[in-house]
Amino acid sequence: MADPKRAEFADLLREDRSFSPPPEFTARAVVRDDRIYAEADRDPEAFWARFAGELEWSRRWDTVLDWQPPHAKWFVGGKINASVNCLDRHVRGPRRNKAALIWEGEPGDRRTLTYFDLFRQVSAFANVLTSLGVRKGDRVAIYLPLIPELAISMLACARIGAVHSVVFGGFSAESLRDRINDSQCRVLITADGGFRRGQIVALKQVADEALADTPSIENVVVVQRGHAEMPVHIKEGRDHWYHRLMQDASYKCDPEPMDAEDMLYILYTSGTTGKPKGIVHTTAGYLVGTYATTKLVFDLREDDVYWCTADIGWVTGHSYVVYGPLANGATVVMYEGAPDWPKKDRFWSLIETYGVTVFYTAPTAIRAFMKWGTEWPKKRDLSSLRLLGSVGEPINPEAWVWYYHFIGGDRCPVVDTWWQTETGAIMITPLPGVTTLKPGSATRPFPGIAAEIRNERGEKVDVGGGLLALTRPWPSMLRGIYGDPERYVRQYWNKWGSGVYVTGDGAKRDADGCFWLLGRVDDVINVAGHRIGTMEVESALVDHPGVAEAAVVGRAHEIKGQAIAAFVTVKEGTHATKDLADVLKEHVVKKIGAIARPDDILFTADLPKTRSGKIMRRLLRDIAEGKALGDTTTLADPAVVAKLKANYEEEYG
Ligand code: 7RM
Repeated sequence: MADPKRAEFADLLREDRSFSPPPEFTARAVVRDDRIYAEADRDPEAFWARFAGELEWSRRWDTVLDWQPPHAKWFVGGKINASVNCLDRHVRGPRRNKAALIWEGEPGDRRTLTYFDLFRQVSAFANVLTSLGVRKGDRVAIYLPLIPELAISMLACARIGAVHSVVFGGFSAESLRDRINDSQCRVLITADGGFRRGQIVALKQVADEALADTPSIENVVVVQRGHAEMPVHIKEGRDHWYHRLMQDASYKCDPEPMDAEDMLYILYTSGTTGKPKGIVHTTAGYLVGTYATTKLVFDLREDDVYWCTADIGWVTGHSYVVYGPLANGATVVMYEGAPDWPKKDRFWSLIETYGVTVFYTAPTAIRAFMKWGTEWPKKRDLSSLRLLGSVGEPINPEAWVWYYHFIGGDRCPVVDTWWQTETGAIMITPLPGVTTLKPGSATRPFPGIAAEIRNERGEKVDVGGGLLALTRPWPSMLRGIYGDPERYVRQYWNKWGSGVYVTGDGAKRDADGCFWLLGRVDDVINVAGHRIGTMEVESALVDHPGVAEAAVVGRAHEIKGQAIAAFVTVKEGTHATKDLADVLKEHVVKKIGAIARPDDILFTADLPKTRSGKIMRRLLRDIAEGKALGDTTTLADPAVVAKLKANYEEEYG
């Protein structure tokens, strides 16, 4: 394993308390005993088919699974529409006037959409898309703030069989452009702007920059937040206001019966190369996976008020703000802005105001709350909460226990859920009514999921550390990388034979069969729960004319989990100044987006390389983390690294 992070794991083990489910929780839980694991293991296909049977199909499937490793087809022969399952199904019954979305904008504006409201808006916008020439299979890019129109746009695409590609609103014009071009989107849906920490994010302006170089885009739909400070240029013939198009759109729109394996969406995620991959998810399996996991992991009841704080621009928002909870007919809270705006109790105030019962957030947020102090949550009534969740990165036991005590009042189970963009749905997680919780461990694979620890040679490790692998197909698994079928095989399935999915994460399994996730073992880093490829940041840096070479690593960071450290050599004639470091940071922001801004930049005359010329990132990581240097014997010139370490300590130590 490239980076076993053993020291961190020793920390995890120091917290040895465990928490069994409160009997009163179990008594009312969706899953009350652990026979479900054995049942799912005996016949995984029957297990998933049980959940598929709870959804609405326009044609039932013939075969649950067709598995030609590494290519899976689920619910073969079935016809189904995701928007029907998120909307029509509920509108026909007692959920018709139930709140589907309770949305709050950062400035404090509010909107509540019932299932019937959402159904009408989605259908109307689906008709709008059709009127703009969008047809089944066409790709539609969505670049919006966290507003209801984001969910409406996704479901409208799903209704007519268009493939959505949501691009997080924090990405730069270039990132947006590359994603649009990679999948040849015909339409872009954006907004005049959004709000973040009181600032206006002028999305349409950024989009305009991208649109200068996106020949496949024929039409742009612009949602109006209607703020005077959001300047909008409307290009006649290409750009249309959302509200104008919606004015006379009919809300009767027959849903497209989609083949189970028709594409539902593409979502770009960072990998080990400089270019993000378009992860492809298909309709039926994804819906079954998100539906089943939302129901069981979040233990949904009819009267829950469910809030997942993720932006919909990430997979967590796709699966656990939109598809999973809406397929379950839940009431979903959406909040546009930052947790510390206008004050550091915004999240707790939202929980109090809307009576949130199930709350799902990320460790990086929890660690920030810890730093801000307990007076903020203590000022608010959090007694409505009954279940807490965590996702995005390993949660350290201290943060887990803080969350459990100060937010959950020692009453709410904490589900630490491990999964990826590629897995589509939660893979390793407690079931809150049955699993004994261990702070820092995501505990066990979800029923029907087969996870193993393997060593480099591919041998199963029962107790101990290694690489996390998934050894059986699952309905919401990715079906490919858009436009690159070969990379799909090579990236995920080629390490030990084609039936085993390689996650890219290191993990340990303890004697009770619990999994402890340790972080990525490849060139992907996790900054505040966001996946960033070190190669992406390196390409952005060397794109600057003054940079000769760059090496980027993640270093441990108290709040963000990891921070970005860049080692840069400049070209002859360029001066390695503090100003240049600032310029380079801005350059990365411009190329990728603010989430990729390097925290440290260290200029150096040389980078440590092996004799074959490979940059030794392991050593750079040790330097950035202030650790003693490991083995340097394979280096071409060991003096380089000693000097670098001294310089780094002088600058950032
Ligand atoms: C859902 C999501 C995936 C990567 C994954 C891990 C890390 C996510 C956990 C976690 C430890 C967790 N999708 N990760 N959840 N690590 N415990 N509960 O985050 O595609 O953006 O990132 O995130 O390294 O491989 S993602």
